[in-house]
Amino acid sequence: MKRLYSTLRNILINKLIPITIIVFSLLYSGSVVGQESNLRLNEHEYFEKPGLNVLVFSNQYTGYFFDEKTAGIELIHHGVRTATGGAVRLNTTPEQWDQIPMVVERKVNKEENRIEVLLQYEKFDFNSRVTVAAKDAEILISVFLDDPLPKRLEGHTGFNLEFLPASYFEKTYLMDNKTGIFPLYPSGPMEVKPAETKIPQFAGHSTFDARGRSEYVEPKPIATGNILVLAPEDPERYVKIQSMNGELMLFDGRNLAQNGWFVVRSLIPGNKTGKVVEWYINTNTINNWKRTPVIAHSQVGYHPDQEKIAVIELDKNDSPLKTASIFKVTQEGEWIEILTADVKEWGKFLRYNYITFDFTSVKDPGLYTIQYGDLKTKTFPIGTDVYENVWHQTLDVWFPVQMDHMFVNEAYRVWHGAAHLDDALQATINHQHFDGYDMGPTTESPYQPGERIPGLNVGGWFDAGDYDIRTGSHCNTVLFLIDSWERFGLNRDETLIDQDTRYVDIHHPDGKPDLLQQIEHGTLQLIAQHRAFGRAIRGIIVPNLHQYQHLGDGSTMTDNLNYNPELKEYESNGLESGTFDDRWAFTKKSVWHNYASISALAAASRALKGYNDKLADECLATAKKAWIKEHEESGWEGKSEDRWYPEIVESAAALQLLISTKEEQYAKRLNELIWPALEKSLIWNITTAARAVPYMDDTYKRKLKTYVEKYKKENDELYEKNPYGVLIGTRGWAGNPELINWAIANYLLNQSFPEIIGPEYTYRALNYIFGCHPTSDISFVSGVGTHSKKIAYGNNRADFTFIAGGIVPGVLILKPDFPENKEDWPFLWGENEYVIDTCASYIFLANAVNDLLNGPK
Ligand SMILES: [Ca+2]
Ligand SMILES: [Ca+2]
Ligand SMILES: [Ca+2]
Repeated sequence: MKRLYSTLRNILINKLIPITIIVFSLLYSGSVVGQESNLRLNEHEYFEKPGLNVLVFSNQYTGYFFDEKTAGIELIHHGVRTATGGAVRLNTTPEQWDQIPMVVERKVNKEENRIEVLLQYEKFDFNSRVTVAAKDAEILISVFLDDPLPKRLEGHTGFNLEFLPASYFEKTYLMDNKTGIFPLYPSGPMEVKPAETKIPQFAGHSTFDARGRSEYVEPKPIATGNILVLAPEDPERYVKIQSMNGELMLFDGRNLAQNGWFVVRSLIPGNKTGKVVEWYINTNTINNWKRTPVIAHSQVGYHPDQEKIAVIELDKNDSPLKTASIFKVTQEGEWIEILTADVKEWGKFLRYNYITFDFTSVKDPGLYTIQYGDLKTKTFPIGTDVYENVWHQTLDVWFPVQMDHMFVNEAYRVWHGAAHLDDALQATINHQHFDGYDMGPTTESPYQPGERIPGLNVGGWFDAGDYDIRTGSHCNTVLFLIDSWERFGLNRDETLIDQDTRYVDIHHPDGKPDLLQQIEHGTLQLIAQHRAFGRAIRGIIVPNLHQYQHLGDGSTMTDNLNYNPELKEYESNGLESGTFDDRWAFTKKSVWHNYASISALAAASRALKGYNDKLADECLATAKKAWIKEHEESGWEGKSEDRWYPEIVESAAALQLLISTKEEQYAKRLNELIWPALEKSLIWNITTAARAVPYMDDTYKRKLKTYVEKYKKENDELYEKNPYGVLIGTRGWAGNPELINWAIANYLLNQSFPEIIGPEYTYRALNYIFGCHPTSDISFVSGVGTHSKKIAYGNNRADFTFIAGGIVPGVLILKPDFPENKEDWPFLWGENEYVIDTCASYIFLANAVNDLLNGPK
């Protein structure tokens, strides 16, 4: 049998198809399949040839956010990561919380051009081996079982490879020569199955809303056969997959979850050992393909007085040109060459080579483009006012849209109704929640599990692309907004915010500064927590995963009716309902959250003075009381188990209380905390240390100088690490949040130590956000700059759109060397999710740069 297959395969692959292609090429000279060089395993342990990389578990499932669509066997095809999730999977189209395999062993065999991984599903005591071998230009994937499939997994288990829908939109496929067009929008077919047959999801999670129906749905294949060709018409996307034993099925995962991919799958038969799946994959590559260079620059433009350096990213097989040029466009629409200058070689960073082009000397206000070879950037301005408006959309649109417990209108459009009016119930005990919250053996609060907590349905923002109130990021947000208010006096008023009627109207001034109104909105939630618990809690979030995955109007996430267990599920008496959908307050004690909240409340007491005096007074009294109580309970030396870097938050709280009260006790405590903290981590504590300078004595400033000098040295070393000369994070969440914090620290240090820390670090960071970064030259702030993020992970991501003023995490560095920020696919949260504290910190940074370049307003 095996021999027959392999003979058949030889005929198909080596004979018939090339002949067909040659004949076709001679007749029409139009075949997309080019001459192919060989795939080789490189020193980074992935298969490589120009136009194609095959990664085999270079990235693994982390288990924290489960399936992030960044693990398994993956294809980087002509520079785009088009396929992921190649592995033995237990679902036709795996969702985020479905079971993921762990890599127990990964063997890389360079001589044989082969990688083998041993995959394990511990819960089912099920192991499989997957080998990926490159032979000439083909990839051979084989799956082996030493023991037959566990009975429970029969009919559920297969080898999957997932293709990015956005890469195949408006393209076609052939399954055994039968034609198909990749669906732009999912439309079935689906199958209903009894709930008890579903493979349990990770850690007991459940994404399917039973709605009392005890069933779940599963996509059925949109095509089946033995040979699947994806995009036969497109030389950049052509992939042919041939299964040697068992059918190929093509699924549309978006039927189940909007972030699903197109899944190619072969079922693994029951009762079988040895080789159970064998696929040959032919992936077309264009002869001598080289990635188009990227001219990374600021989409917002430049201030005349600032350093202006474009960073040009080149394929490693590309040879750099000698020069680049600047053109200016006139009122008549003519382009005039202003400058041509030599480019400078920087070297290699990750997988690309870099050159830089310095056009600092161009200072005349106007509209410009950079040209490198045939490539031209979008038009951008040079002028003293380029940064003046860049934060407006974040305050005018993004923050209003994130406001919880409010109805948010914009002209003819309603963004969402007043959400979560049924907040909140005391969370249950001994519970690990899917968004990282947890509860221990007691509630640690005056409330019983499930008891209604009064007064929590007020204020606050949807944390990110999801809708929870996360106290930690909340406090940071309030603090950044207050810092912007106090330093830059931003009186902008373009929004109507009425707390009494829970009504927000965007583009409708109401005589009150929007920034203050946002500070008040955040503070109302923080103070509500203290009123109910005498301290901060960790957050408020829906109990059910089938609610959590909600996309759309936040006011439909719960029914806004208080839960009454006396009523039947999905029944209501008009005031209450029997549907258990009210959010839970997570109340496990946290010194960290409590100090963060003390900081925010102490700061808010200043900002709200004269605007909402009653609230301002309550904030300060509450912060002082909570400070005393926290020290009584945790002790001044700190005994709580969650005191991860406690100095960061306690010193920040001491500083805010010091600024608000001028009391010596807080200065003393800050002095005790800050120096050991700076020794432990300069980067985490330098911001608080810098903020404190104006409120501490000269000894403090002299002592801090040593750390500032050390910090400056670390800053300057960044130019050796990457061509952008900024801090680039390498975590599973891309680095814009850290970058902005780094830039703000540099701004604050520049204010007190201008002779050590110049303004250039802060400028560079903002330019990075605006487009001077790896992979593309897009601005990471939606709606800001000529070309910016139009598809992002906001809560409207199902519509492939954006929320103006949101800042995305940015460039994710996938192991070992692939920087990525998808511009056509919103669903990778690590690259594209807006988060409240990052957006608040961006408002500060934009104004800091304005302040450095133009002075105080
Ligand atoms: Ca969240
Ligand atoms: Ca206003
Ligand atoms: Ca409810």
